Amino acid sequence: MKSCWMVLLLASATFAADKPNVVLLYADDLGYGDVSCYGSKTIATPHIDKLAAEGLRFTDGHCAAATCTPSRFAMLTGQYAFRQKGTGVLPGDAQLIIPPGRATLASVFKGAGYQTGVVGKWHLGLGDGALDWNGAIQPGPLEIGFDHCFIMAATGDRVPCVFVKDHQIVGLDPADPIQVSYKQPFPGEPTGKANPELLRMHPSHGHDMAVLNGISRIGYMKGGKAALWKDEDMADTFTAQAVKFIEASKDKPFFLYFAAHDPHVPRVPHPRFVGKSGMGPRGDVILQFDDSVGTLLATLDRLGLKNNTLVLLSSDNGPVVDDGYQDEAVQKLGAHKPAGPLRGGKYSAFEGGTRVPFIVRWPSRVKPGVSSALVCQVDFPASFAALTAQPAPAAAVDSQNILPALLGEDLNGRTELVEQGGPVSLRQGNWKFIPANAGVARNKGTNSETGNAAVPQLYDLSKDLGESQNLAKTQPDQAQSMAAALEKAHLGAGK
Ligand code: NG6
Ligand code: CA
Repeated sequence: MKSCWMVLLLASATFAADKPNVVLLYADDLGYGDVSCYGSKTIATPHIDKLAAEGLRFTDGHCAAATCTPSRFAMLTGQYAFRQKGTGVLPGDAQLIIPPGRATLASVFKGAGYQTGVVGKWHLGLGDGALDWNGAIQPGPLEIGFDHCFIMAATGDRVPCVFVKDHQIVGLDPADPIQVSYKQPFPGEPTGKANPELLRMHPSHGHDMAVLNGISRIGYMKGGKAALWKDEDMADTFTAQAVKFIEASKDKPFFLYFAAHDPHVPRVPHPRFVGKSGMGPRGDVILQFDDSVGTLLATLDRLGLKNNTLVLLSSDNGPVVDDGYQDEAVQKLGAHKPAGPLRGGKYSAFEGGTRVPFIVRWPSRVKPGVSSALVCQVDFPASFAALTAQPAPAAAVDSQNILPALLGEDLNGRTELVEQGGPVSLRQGNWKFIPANAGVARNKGTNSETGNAAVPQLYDLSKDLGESQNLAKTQPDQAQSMAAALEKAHLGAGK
């Protein structure tokens, strides 16, 4: 009898170890140099640093694109976004761009019996084109593999400024229905352009439409007053929802996609972080993200889940300083380098566009350390399918099983990676190639480098991480062979 119990106990222990919980802590616009464990001396992120010290810190980890929507599309579907039309940065009233029934990172976990949840920024569209925000908001996350969702539709700077839980707006008063438009203002409703006196944070470019909570946004909305979010409480709200999800799921394996809003614009820290970074709101909301990470890690500790939970921390694209609001980010930056040693940032084909903080912690399986393997978020569907002993989804055509690299057992990772900045570029080992193109070298509003140039660019990142010496002329064979490889990898790009 006793041995029978032993067998059962052993079997369930093996089962648990085979199926770790997976928590994806995902920041929005957090750069390679924005966390102290990546070398920054100008900001302190103790919780993220602790995670890195207990886990594996990747120095060449990438998101799949240098802006949010294509990056998240690729991470969830396992397909580069440039292969599908309509995957650029979406307005807040866009329809869902991942069709129901298509395999996603979430459905992979669901297929393995996990409880799956997403909390935070969505930005992949909702509905099928004729959405009534006052009715059932679907299809959305629940139709593509998540059991639970608590999200904002798009971004903090885009209407509607409300949260959606499962299929409903949270706290909506039916007597005050909500209307959303990206075409024209609603008569009688203030806008940032017409009513700057109502603003506590002014735009620097764009962002001059609906005014909510003293901040003008992109797009127009009306009504839904009781449901409007308060920007300063958003991080705490998301964190509390994530804690709730973990608590409710603790007895099953679970997958949590915690999609924080920080440090995206508008940067409105909770009062307890105001002034704490010395860098103005951008620095303060990085501290706020670190605090959310701390709370979620403490929750895993408290529930005894630490050892068998794989925590993955990363960001959806590189950093940007002025992203459309006069929030002192430029003036108070000082010596801080949001992209660290990398060139470029959000919107850029340089490494700063897609090379982001990327940390894996799984105490019972992954040895702490540092890995220089080339890894990308587009690989999550295939890699987590492998982790849960399932085949990779057929439509995840760009997703490679890099699980051994994520676990620190393979120190190389990918041999090749397409980076979707403005122009697409190619990595092969430490070589980086950006094809010639006609785009502007600097974005007008953000004043950031795009990586565009009229001539092809070739960099040897092993000697020149900051992409300052273009070798395309002195190494024409390398440039040409990478141009051909990129052309091949880029086949099937959506127009
Ligand atoms: C840009 C916005 C920027 C930000 C970005 C999306 C303007 C002038 N700029 O169009 O503020 O919202 O879109 O960021 O509107 S992302 O991280 O979601 O991709
Ligand atoms: Ca982003």
